[in-house]
Amino acid sequence: MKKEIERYRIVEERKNYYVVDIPGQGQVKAVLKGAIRKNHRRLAVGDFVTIDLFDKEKSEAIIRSVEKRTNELPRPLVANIDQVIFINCFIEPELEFSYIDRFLFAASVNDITVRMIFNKIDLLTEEDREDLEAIADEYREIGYDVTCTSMNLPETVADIKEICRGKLTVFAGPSGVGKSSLMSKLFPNQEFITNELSELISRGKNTTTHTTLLTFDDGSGYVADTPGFSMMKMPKVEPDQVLLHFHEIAKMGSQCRFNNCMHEHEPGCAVKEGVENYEISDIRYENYLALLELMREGAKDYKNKDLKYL
Ligand SMILES: Nc1nc2c(ncn2[C@@H]2O[C@H](COP(=O)(O)OP(=O)(O)OP(=O)(O)O)[C@@H](O)[C@H]2O)c(=O)[nH]1
Ligand SMILES: [Mg+2]
Ligand SMILES: [Zn+2]
Repeated sequence: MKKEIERYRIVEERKNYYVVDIPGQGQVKAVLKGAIRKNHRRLAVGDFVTIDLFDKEKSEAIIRSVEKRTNELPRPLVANIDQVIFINCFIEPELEFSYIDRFLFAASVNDITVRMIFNKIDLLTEEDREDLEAIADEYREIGYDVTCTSMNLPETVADIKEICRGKLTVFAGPSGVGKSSLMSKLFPNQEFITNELSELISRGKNTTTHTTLLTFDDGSGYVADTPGFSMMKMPKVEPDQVLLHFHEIAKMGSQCRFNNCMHEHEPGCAVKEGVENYEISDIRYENYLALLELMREGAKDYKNKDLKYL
């Protein structure tokens, strides 16, 4: 007996079929057939589909329709993302502000919500902790939610579970910050490959190109791990639009003398004044200027391999 059912998420791509999650009931193998197969390019984890369950016993289904994506990240391909948890460390690996601000910029351009995590706080001295808190507060003031975590703290697991509830979340960030380690705490029954930092460096860039969505036992959300330095493609943006993606600069910029102020050398610039008064972080401002320059230089720099994917 055929039974039409609601929209569900694809959680895994296999060679000949997709795995579709039916919350509370388990997972089914689903295939694309006929016209719909011709009309659709590769589906991705995160895609919403409707299915016909044609063999309930064997958990097999045919995909009837695919919903238009609200967004996607290219590498590994994940669709309909609710949020990215962007993970960094104060040390091991060392914080890199230019990377952080480029990532936040790219996410903003792609209209993807980012929450930040600073992991490995167990490695920090009291002084380091204070420095990190000050940095966390700066990003909070800009409007980002920031949590400081350690895989060794029980409250970290509870905090991240709460953040992930009911959403499709992607873990992203540099290699070695502990993405897979945190995943293994969230999903203790799954296996994850984690690596010592020295191995990561000697091994070079991780080349994994696909990912699986993991589900919590109570069906309250999906999480994808990704390999370091891979998620966000550097977008092309008109130079005069760059400031829109540095939210605190855009906000303060409304008080500049000229309403088309780019906050470089213009007189009466409220942003430059803000930097001098420590109301705007000088590091963020420098990173804004660097991105502005990059967008001006345009296509030439997209050939730069390091910048292609963050
Ligand atoms: N002290 C400490 N070490 C951690 C923590 N989280 C992860 N690590 C260690 O950091 C190393 C790298 O962790 P991974 O989980 O492999 O890092 P990753 O972000 O998944 O790295 P890629 O997969 O290469 O992108 C491992 O040796 C972990 O044991 C933490 O909170 N504290
Ligand atoms: Mg990993
Ligand atoms: Zn200005």
